[in-house]
Amino acid sequence: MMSRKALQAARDLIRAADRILLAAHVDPDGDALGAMLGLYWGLRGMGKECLACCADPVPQVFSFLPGSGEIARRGRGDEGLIIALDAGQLERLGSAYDETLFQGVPVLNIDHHTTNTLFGQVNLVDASSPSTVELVMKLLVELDIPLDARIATCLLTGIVHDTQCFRTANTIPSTLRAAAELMEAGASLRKVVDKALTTRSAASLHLWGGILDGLRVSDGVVWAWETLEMHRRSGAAEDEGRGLINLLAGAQEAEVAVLFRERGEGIVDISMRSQGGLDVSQVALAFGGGGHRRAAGCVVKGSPELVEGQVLEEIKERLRTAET
Ligand SMILES: [Mn+2]
Repeated sequence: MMSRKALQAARDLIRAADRILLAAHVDPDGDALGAMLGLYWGLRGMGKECLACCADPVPQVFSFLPGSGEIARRGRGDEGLIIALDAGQLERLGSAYDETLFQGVPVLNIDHHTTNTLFGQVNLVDASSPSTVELVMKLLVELDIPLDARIATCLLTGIVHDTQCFRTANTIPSTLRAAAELMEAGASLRKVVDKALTTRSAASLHLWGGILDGLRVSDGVVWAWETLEMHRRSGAAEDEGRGLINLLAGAQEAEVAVLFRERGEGIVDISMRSQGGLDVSQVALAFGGGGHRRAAGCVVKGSPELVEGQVLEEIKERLRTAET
């Protein structure tokens, strides 16, 4: 749980700063972008000078978010406060955060990953929260910032994305209440679900077909590969495999689902989902990544065969140990 004291400390940090840098994690998702932009509009309404930034470009599906066209790649260096959003470690901000440039500048850490390292001067971290935007909503209340349609659209996108539209196991009654409040403030649930979850290009459906065609199952693990060759053949953009891991997780045979994404130069991006009792954030942690109990990820360098073998062995070993 997030303490009242942490909320007040966050409020004081924000009140004291004139220029604020908001930063979302690399390879941003709907929660990171929604939390960052929702807070961005809120703080701007308060009269703060804000810069929103992310080391990676905004995926096309999130370009409907108000402010998505104003996101810089890194901070300027003259900001008096940095707010990290949805990032379990400071390193997750990538090149958006330059350690030398921001030496001595306080960091406010707003996040909900179980593996969060509490790297901020103030940490608004609550692993029981289904999304980071729900923590941002509490902060907005603390700051007396009223919701408007723009803020609400950003925040609702975070909830819809991280709960897969209220379907994940960590969805709680207060999530639905928060969503209702955001709809009352002018956000369209239908539009957000359409844009952030449902709509895809034909090329992306081709890509998904290719990935699903290679699906493998063994010992409670369902896994598949998203290769550079599949992207070339389908014409799908780099981020259009997004969301497919949730489909894999729905396989009846899957206690754990894994999607291996080939990123070039021997780098493999791994997403995991757990449908049973296994805490995949611990598997991710073993490979230098992090996440939540039921959804986690890591980036591993090595040949596809080697990486696949190591990750599957780690998962199967943990599944075996959990059984005995
Ligand atoms: Mn999140």
